[in-house]
Amino acid sequence: MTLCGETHDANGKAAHVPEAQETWQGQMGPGLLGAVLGFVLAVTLAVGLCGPALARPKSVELTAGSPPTEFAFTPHEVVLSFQRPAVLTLRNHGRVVHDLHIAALRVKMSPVAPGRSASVAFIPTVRGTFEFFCTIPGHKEVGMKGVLVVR
Ligand SMILES: [Cu+2]
Repeated sequence: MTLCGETHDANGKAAHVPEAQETWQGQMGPGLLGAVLGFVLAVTLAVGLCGPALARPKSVELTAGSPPTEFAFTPHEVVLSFQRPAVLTLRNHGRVVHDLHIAALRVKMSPVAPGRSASVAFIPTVRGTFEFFCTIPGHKEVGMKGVLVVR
């Protein structure tokens, strides 16, 4: 085993460790120490028992139709983490309807009217680089597309 205590013993510095701990507890006080221990326990439970599904969602906001180009997404590259819940929000700043489709991940947003926004939540379960685009006829062809990276 390679626990810290054994390492200290081997170096002959074990006597310093209890002193440091007592000082630390005295400064913290029992209330704060309890809070810290509770936090550590909660994190341990969340990570150990529930896994990545409990991770805080990553929110990404994209705009469509922002001047000077009606037919583009900003940003045109989005990076998400594998298995971490994601929320994509599309704000339509343009003059016509737009949407957003990630075909490879089967994520499709409803059409968004000018001046409106919509969101879609999903969990990226595949790593890789995927195309997203607007499915309104003609929009993708003139550049309304982007790249989603899941890593
Ligand atoms: Cu469009």
